[in-house]
Amino acid sequence: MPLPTDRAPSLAIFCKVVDNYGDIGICWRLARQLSGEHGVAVTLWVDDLSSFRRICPEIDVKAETQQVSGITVRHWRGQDGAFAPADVADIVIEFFACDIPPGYIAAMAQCSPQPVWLNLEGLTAEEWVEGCHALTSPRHGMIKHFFFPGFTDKTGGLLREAALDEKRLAFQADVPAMAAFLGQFGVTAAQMRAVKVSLFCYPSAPVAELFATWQAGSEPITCLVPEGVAFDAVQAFIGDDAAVAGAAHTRGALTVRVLPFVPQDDYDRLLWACDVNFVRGEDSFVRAQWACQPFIWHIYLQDENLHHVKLRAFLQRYAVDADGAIDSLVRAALAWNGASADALPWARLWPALQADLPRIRARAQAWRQQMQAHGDLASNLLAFAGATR
Ligand code: TRH
Repeated sequence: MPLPTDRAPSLAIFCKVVDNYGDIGICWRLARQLSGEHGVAVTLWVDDLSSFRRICPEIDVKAETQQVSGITVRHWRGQDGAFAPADVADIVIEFFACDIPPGYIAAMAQCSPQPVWLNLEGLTAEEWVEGCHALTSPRHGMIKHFFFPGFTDKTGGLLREAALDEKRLAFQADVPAMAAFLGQFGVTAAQMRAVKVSLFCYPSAPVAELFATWQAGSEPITCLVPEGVAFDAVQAFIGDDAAVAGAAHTRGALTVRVLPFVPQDDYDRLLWACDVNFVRGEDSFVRAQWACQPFIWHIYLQDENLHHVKLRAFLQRYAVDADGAIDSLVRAALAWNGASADALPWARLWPALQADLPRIRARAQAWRQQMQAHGDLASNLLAFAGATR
């Protein structure tokens, strides 16, 4: 049965914040796009409003229910009170296999027609995903569908707003706007002329070694790092002042400047304004791809180094062009993630990467086009839901 046409379809996303900002980052991005571009009435259930507030300052951490950017945000406190079929959305998404309240599931089972029940999974470039995307599993007399984002047309694709490219190109072409954007963080004109690098990584990244390389180099580098990220290395570099937003220090060729955590749309602008981006997890990793600039990915750590398998799977798809593998990028990415047994020092990795930046930038453009051809995750998800109901 198709989705309703006489009213906006409704959709509920259940999000448990496991750690950091990626869980809520992805759900919030998806919620905004479904509402803003597709007219879907979205309710976002989140268990951690404080994390949410860091990427969306409008969030009131005390509110049980609030409207933000047209989305109903509900504080998910494990409510299992009475849910009636009327409370159930047409499409129900559980993010990363979080267990939605049993009372909600019971109400889903009583609906006629029953809602489309989707488990939105994590992103990986591994090949097995194609075989698992859209698989079904019977649950409580209903069918649960597994929806995988991915890098091929046999997956759900990647989150990407319709106007994203247009916005990025307009921003990058508008030099005063870019200068004003960076200027609000205290970046000086001279620091803007340097090679600009954004740095978002987990604590295990070899940041101190990279800073030492940049400091000793001949080319000025401005490194912009959100507050709290790579804290030890940043604090050591900054010296006596606290490494809080606004702090900055220059030594040798390197300036490190601490930025506040910015709302998601501004984080995009930061990626667009920088020449090289270090990103992590899932969502900033995807945004770096849409930014079309060279980037190094710090992948989320998993047991038994499973993340190294995922990293290699991605590099096999991404770090290759008509001339073959882009060795400088592969080596740097593996070293950044501790995935290389014979990693070169950063004093050699960085110059090689820097020399290849034009080639990597060209690859980034081609990759964007390749990925865009698969549609975008929000549209693919709605089409899938419409076809399965
Ligand atoms: O924060 P992350 O490490 O998140 C995650 C989680 O750890 C999650 O449990 C895990 O499943 C996933 O990684 C793989 O990295 P990520 O995914 O890049 O999410 C960060 C979000 O924060 C993203 O939406 C961008 C946003 N952000 C801002 O809005 N402003 C900022 O200043 C910064 C630095 C990030």
